[in-house]
Amino acid sequence: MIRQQRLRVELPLVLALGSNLGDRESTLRDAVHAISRINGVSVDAASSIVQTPALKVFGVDHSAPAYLNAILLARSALEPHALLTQLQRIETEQGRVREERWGDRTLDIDIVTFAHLLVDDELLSIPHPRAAERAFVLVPWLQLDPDASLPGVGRAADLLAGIENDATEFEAEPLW
Ligand code: A4P
Ligand code: MG
Repeated sequence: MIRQQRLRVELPLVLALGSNLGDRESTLRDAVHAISRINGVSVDAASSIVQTPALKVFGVDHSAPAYLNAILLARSALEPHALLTQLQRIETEQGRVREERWGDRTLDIDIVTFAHLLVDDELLSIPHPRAAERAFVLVPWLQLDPDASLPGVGRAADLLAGIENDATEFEAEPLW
């Protein structure tokens, strides 16, 4: 299918970054820089870094390396699938290997929301279908935007109140 690569306007975008392998902090830092260099994307703000135990398909795994996670607020004129392609290129450049679902990884970049767009096909689901259950997404997002909400799902603050918050602050220089 031929898709239009560009939208007519820049739309606000929320990205979630995660890393639990290698030098996690410098990977997140390099990722923010690489995202800011995508043609058609502007970064506006980055949250602080939070640390959480690894969530695996079978539950929380304290024997796996802990994750560092952060949220980026950005704007993009790229069509969502074109943006996903760019984000996956950056994951690969940071040494991402895809072996197991929810497996340990150097870098994961997820699109949490893209304005009020609703996308649900074999490649992309927006808003991210699991963001509502994850303190490592909601906590840093609320830092940047106390009114944050997942279109069609609910307010981030209300969603966070209904789940266990296992995110702790990770001391680091600002990411952006
Ligand atoms: N995909 C669909 N929707 C999206 C979206 N909104 N953003 C597709 C990005 N990608 C999206 O992802 C699999 C496929 O999802 C992609 O090819 C894309 O077409 P992946 O990154 O290859 O594999 P994955 O991340 O293992 O799969 P999945 O199901 O997306 O995992 P999640 O939900 O991203 O969870 N624990 C902690 N503490 N912190 C974490 O950040 N992350 C995960 C990954 C698991 N446990 C974690 C964390
Ligand atoms: Mg992912």
